[in-house]
Amino acid sequence: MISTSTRAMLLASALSIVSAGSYAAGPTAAPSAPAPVAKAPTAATMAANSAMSHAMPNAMFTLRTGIAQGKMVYIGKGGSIDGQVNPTLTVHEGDIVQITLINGEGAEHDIALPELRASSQRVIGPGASSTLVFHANDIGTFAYFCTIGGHREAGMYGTIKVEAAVAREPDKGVSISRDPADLPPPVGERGPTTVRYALEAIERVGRLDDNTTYDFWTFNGKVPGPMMRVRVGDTVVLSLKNAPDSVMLHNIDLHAVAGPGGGAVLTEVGPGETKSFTFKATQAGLYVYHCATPMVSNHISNGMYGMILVEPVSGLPKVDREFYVMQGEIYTAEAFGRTGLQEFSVEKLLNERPEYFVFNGAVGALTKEHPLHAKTGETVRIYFGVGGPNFTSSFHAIGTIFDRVYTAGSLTSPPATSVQTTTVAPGGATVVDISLPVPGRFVLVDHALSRMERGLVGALIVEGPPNPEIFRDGDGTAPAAPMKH
Ligand SMILES: [Cu+2]
Repeated sequence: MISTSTRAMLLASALSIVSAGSYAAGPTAAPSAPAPVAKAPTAATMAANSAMSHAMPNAMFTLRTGIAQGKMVYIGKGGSIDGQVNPTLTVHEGDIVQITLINGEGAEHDIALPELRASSQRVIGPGASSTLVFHANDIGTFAYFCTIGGHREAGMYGTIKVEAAVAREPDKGVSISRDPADLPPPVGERGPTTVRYALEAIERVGRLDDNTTYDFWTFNGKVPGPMMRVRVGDTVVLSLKNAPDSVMLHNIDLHAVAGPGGGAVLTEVGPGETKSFTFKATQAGLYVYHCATPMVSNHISNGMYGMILVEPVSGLPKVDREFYVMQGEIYTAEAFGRTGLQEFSVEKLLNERPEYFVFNGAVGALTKEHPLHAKTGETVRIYFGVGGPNFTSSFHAIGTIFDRVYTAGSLTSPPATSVQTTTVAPGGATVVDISLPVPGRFVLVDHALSRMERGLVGALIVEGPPNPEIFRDGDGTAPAAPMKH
């Protein structure tokens, strides 16, 4: 099932492309790029993997090789073992256990659990990874260690505890969904100035759906990344840090930038690195930003996108509430709706066959977690963008009419008025203003409505008194009398 890690393949192809040239120069990652670290799987792991090819692991761990206190060790990555040296892995009888080993420092390693009849392939070179899967059939405490000569003695060992089976809640994962009300206020009246933003690329397992998690790559831990807001003529100093526990390289390309790669080349950062660049916001508009490290579509689909609003000199017409919503696609190996940690599928990405479509990163982000709230009589504005990477949105709010649409995110053209649905390209944006004369639940969709069944739905909940002049039940021949029982 997972004899060769997709992630190692992507990392290997990303590294080779980065060293060969910049994103702006245009090479794309070959889908069939071989994983230089892969060795032939052993008969034992192949048999185990094929036997379990239709079962999902329910206990998953990632270990990174490294050095701690002068010793070679395994370091836990993510979950309850995050940062622990040679962590004790606790699982339950009958669990399907998956251990992903990532080469953190470049020496050759593996991981073996001979008492449980499981071992990984060797990982050779920094960033290479291998995954092993086995059934925990026996209760007890067992050893794991590196079989390379001398490495166990040098510190690369730990234990796995298989405890009696208990009924457990599945891991729901941390929320990666940005609250659509989380955006900066209008810039207001002021002259041009220098504005500083600090972004951080963070890779984290987060909630994709109820009982479903995914290894998201984010700006600042949420999807979309933070909305930035400046005025035309401002100078923006942007720094991008890559979290020390990241596995991938990351960068940022802002569509508001007039300069090569939109800043991507100047901000390519490895784990633990920080880089900055400076640009002038020369043109007003609502612009998408995204990570542009190869494979770019992979970094975007995993969550690395956001928007920057460059306000015109006089700002935008005042509204009562503003919201920040972005649409994206997620390409998982398993079908939509499966529970547990979902693995990324490069094949589905290249074939443009997403399993999930999401607003603000996750299924339910704008319905259960952070629905939009407003009151009758108010005017709301939605800054809406498509991270994608591939699908155009036909953005629509069921039961409303957009009063104004700043088509294509252009703030220097007059807005269209009285619009039902607006097309938003991948890497594009729009601003819509909606007045709300009537209370109720208004549903945000992409009017390519099959995508609702794959997670793409939001809710705008409007509270206030009814407005029968605009909207009421009945044929209008008699006033509605209160029902008496
Ligand atoms: Cu990235």
